[in-house]
Parts: sequence; structure tokens; C-alpha cells
Amino acid sequence: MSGKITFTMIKPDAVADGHIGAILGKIAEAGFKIKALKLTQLTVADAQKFYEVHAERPFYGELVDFMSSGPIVAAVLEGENAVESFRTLIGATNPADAAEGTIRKMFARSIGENAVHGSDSDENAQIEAEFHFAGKEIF
Ligand code: YYY
Ligand code: MG
Repeated sequence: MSGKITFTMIKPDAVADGHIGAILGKIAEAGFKIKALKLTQLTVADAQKFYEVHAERPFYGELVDFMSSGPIVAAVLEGENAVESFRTLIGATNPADAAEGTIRKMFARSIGENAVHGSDSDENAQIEAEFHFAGKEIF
């Protein structure tokens, strides 16, 4: 059964480009409820841990450097079939392949600096939410 929770980050590119408000607007418009929200910055160690599944990939070093390069917005979102419906809202990893109207199509700079993260499974959504938020910060 599909879960109600997903985890997202508005990445350093989209924060630096001034898109926090517009992206939160798209998330609200799509019907997601915000369960947790904060402006924060990942350390290099945080970014290494968060993306450790990609440690052997050629882009890992750049990904870690980028994700720790500036502030992000971290959030836990609630909605029906949250993981899949949020990934539909953000679009393909490469904004060049993302559908019109998706967050990555509208706001991403490139495949590496692609504006937003979305969890890829219910299990990872839970792990990622707990990586970023204490229990009392999730409402
Ligand atoms: O889940 P999603 O973010 O859409 O893509 P992943 O395959 O999990 O990759 C995580 C992250 O790594 C992606 O958002 C950008 C970066 N990346 C990259 O820089 N170059 C690639 N060829 C693939 C992914
Ligand atoms: Mg992924």
C-alpha cells in the first residue's frame, strides 16, 4: 500500500535563485500538507550520508559539494500516494526531460542542480524525514 508521507528538499540552486516561495506554492497547489519545514544547510558529512547510495556513481563528489554549498529548505509532506505523486510533480531528474509544468522543468538549472529532491520509496521517505527532523518537529 502506498504511504501518505514524502520528504523533499528545495536544493541550493533553487534557494539561491529565489524560488522558495514559488516552489512551496506549487506544492500547496498540488494539495500536499506541510508536516515539517525548515531552512538549513547540510554539512559535507550530512550530504555524503544522505546520498550514500550513490557513493560509487561518477557524480557523487559533485553532488555532495553542491548539496552542501548553501542553504536548503527541508520539508515533510503529506498527501495521498505521496512518494509517487510528488515525483510526478517534480518531474524527471534531468530538467531537459521533465514534463512541462513540473517543478524541475520550471526551476532547475541542470541535471546536477535540479531544484528539488523527492524520496523514491515509502521506506526512504521515513528514513529521510528522520534524518532531518526530530520527532517533535514533525506535526
Ligand atoms: O531521485 P532523483 O533526484 O530524481 O535522481 P537520483 O538518480 O536519485 O540522483 C540523485 C541526484 O544526483 C539527482 O537529483 C542529481 C544528481 N545526479 C547527477 O548529478 N547526475 C546524474 N547523471 C544523475 C543524478
Ligand atoms: Mg533519488
